[in-house]
Parts: sequence; structure tokens; C-alpha cells
Amino acid sequence: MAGAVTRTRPISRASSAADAELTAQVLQGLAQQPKRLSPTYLYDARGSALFELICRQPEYYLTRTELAIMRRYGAEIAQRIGSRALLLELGSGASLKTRILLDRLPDLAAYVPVDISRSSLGAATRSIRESYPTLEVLPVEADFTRPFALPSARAEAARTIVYFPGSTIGNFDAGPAVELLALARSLAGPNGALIIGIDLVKDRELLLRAYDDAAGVTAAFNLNILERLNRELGADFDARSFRHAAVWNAAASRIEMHLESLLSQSVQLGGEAIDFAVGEPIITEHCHKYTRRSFGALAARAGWRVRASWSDERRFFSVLYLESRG
Ligand code: AVJ
Repeated sequence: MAGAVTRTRPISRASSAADAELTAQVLQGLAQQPKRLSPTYLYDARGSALFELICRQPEYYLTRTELAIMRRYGAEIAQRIGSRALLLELGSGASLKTRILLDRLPDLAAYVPVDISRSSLGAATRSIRESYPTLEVLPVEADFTRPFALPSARAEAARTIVYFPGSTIGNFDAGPAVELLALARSLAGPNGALIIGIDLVKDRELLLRAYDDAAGVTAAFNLNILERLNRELGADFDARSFRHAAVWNAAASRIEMHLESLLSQSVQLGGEAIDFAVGEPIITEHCHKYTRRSFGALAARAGWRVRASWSDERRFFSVLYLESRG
């Protein structure tokens, strides 16, 4: 698979404070039992490009299904948003789904895409500005799980709509998910709203295939996290001695992305040795799957009430519109 993707050139970087912090966080995750890495590390330039490729794999129904829902119910969703809103998108990526909203919201006050990947954000901003020349686009390069500053728009907005598509919320365990939903609520303010995409519980085999596509793109995406640690932190992972595995954790209602060590081995990172037993996993991502009810309960803990929801015929995915509870 690696051959199908442009390789990021290896850059030797002077070690910075940011690298030292990243090293400390990575070591902390790898000291846990089971070993963990934050899914945010998956999204460097190469990881973000691979994620865009995942979205086009036949097994990865999520993006296609959410786009279909947005196209089909876009007018209704735009009506809920109303006029002169500010649209703030968390994890905007290529901003593809957003276009469906932008097409139907000609008087939007501003569009604020927030993304951790500079390359994705830059490309999306250029392309949105080209398609919507009168729209004010205010990109924010940030990890939205940490505090970030919001730019101020020229036009005064009637309300703020937080848009959080892609079932990215599924990457968060219950506690952090509630915190993030609460952050969305404070960003939206009392008369704002949240529009969120969630992936629904479905047949186990369908779920497993979506996270282990035949072309090996998801495997390459997952293994890239090790290559990134080598590139950026000077670790010496041999990516060929790990294998990607998608695991369904029924009790927690989530797919887990694992990287399993094929050997008993020791890896060097930041002056420390990390030992792996044969078959020992590093968990890189949790992808929670919800029911309307389970997600409604989670959102309620952050003060949200589901006001409207849209789904596809197979009930694979759902887009929800939420407002603050009275
Ligand atoms: C971007 C978090 C929504 O969980 O489906 C896709 C990431 N990981 N394939 C997801 C992902 C493996 C994706 N999200």
C-alpha cells in the first residue's frame, strides 16, 4: 500500500520544546497497560492524506453515508441553522461535508474550520475561499481537545453553530466525550446549536471491515503513527514488526485500532527502552458506536438536548441537531 501514497520526506528536526512534550506524552502512553497512543498523533501530513484515502475505500461506509444524509436533508438542516450564523467546525479535514451546508447558507457570518493538520487546513481553506469568495473563512490550527483562541469575525453573527461531523466524537471515551460536548456548548453559547455526526451500532463484520479494508489503507494509516514517531522523535520502531488489527470491544461498544507486535522486541524512544511481548498491542484509537439513545444520554450529560435527527435507510449513521436544554 505504501507505494500508492506519496512519501513524506524524512526531515531531521532540531529537537524543540514541542518535541520534548510529545516525547513525554508518548512515553506516558506507552507505559500504560495496555499501551496507548493518542489518536491525534495519527494525523500528521501523511496520516491525514491516508485518512482521506480511507474515506474512499468501499468498506468505509461512514463518509459516503454521512455525505448522502447531508445531501438529502441539507435544506432541513440549513433551515435549523437559520440566517447569519457563524459556523465553527471541529476537525474540519478537507471540509467536504461542510460544502453542502455552505451551498445552502448564503448569508453565513463566517466559517471557522479548526483542525490539527496544517496541511489539511491550508488546502481546505484555499479551496473553500475559491468556491465561496464572499465568505469570511477564519482557519484555526489547533488540537481542539486543548484550549484554543477563537478569531473574531467581521460580521456580527446571529448565533454560533458548532459543526462536528465524521463521528470524530467516537474517538473519545465517555468522560472526555462529555467534556468535549460541554466545550462545544460553551463555544455555541446559550442560543447556539451543535450539529454532530455519529456512527451507529451495526453488524460486527461490517464494522470490522470498515476498519480493516482489503487494500490495506487503514493498516498503512495506523502503522504511520510509528513512522511518525521515528521521523519526529527519533524513535526506532520497525513498522514491519507490527501489524494492524481492528478489534470489536462489545462491552464498550467500540472498534479499537491496535498495532500488535509480531515479535518480542525492545524499541528506543527518548532515551528509554520500551519492551513488547509477542502479540502485545498498542491501542491507537477507540471508535465508539452509538445508538440514538446512548448518544442522547451522553449529550444530556453535557447539557444538550437532541432536537432533530436524520439517518440513512440502513440506519448506519446519523446526523443530529442539538440545542441547550432549557
Ligand atoms: C476520523 C475518527 C471518524 O473513527 O472512523 C478511520 C478515524 N480510523 N479509520 C473513525 C479512522 C480508522 C475515523 N474518525
